[in-house]
Amino acid sequence: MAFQLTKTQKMVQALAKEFADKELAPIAAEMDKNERMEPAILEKLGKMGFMGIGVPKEYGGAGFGMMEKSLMVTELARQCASTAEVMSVHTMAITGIIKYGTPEQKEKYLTGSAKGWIAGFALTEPNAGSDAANVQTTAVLDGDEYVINGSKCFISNMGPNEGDFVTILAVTDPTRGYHGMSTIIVDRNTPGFIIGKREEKMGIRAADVSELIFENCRVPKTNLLGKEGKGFKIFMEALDGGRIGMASQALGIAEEALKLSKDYLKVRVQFGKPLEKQQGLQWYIADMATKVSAARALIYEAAMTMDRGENCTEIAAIAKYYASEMAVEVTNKALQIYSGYGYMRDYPLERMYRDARIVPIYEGTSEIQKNIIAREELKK
Ligand code: COS
Repeated sequence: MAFQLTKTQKMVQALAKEFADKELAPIAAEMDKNERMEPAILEKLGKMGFMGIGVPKEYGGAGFGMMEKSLMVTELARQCASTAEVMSVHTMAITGIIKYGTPEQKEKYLTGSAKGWIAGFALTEPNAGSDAANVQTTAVLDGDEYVINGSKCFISNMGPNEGDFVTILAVTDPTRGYHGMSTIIVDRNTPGFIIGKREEKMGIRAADVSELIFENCRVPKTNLLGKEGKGFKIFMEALDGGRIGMASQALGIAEEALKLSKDYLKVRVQFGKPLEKQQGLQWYIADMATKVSAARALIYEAAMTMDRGENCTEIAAIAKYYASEMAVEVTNKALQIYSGYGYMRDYPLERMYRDARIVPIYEGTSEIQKNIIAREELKK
């Protein structure tokens, strides 16, 4: 299938590329080392409307679909995976608000997003990782408020340095399994909502990933997103798009690793000739290019399927599974091409390899993606 980007999509892609080259490339290594996003970057992302890309125009956003989001995440990831992750997780977290939010919720959280607010997506708990339906955080209705108790772990976009609000999955009726779970929006400064340990990670170090604790945290009943008992479905639907976003992040990292590898092979001379003349290394490039192209095609197919309003669960899982494994392989090969230099922090490859390594893990491991793909295939 031939994919032809529209004029607008090419423009969006160019805008993100320009931002990534000018603003992210010079400081990505430093942000990684400091384990902190530059506040100015978060501000600029907001001002340029990156956080409102999927927000409908009536709430001040760009009203774009998954394809445009994917293109932007890919371009950001080429220079800084942490920044791409912030944007991708945010757009996933507000999916439910766009689809199920009340007019008041949309006015507050979507308009806020269009102005640069950052949202987290809190599903994972110590005993609910791959087994998402084992969430134990509770939200008990008390008059006009939900009282939330429990904890979440490994939550992106809600930590000491980032995050304005978070959508959480909590049990509202413990007798009904996942049909008794609901999605609730929690503002950052709500009493009883505590941001716990900020994780020290192997990769995507600049982005906050933290533990969240809820101790008799009271939020207005009006913060319920959609209907009670529909929270699991809202989260699963959001993850379909999130997985396309993560696949796009993997693609961006891999595209850049391929480019850097080609540049290096042209200038590095060993045994009296540039490395690009070695057939073994040419084959590395051929393998890398083939896999990057295949991942791109899967991602475009997934994004376009979603934008047509069709069920994209399987193709999103396929794209995420393939692209994330591909990015680990491609960055590993690129590191091998750079060899000793690649292992050193003076070059970006070791960071890119570390950044790629998370993608087959979060937003559903590769093993979970395979379960989903098989489940969908066997329905046919
Ligand atoms: N879109 C809409 N609804 C979905 C869905 C999707 N993509 N996937 C599942 N559902 C619905 C099902 O239709 C079912 O609802 P009904 O009973 O009303 O039909 C319900 O959700 C449960 O589905 P299923 O039986 O498949 O659930 P399981 O408990 O077996 O778990 C997986 C399904 C493994 C897919 C889920 O637990 C999962 O995605 N785990 C990984 C979680 C993850 O990505 N964690 C990372 C968090 S973000 S870093």
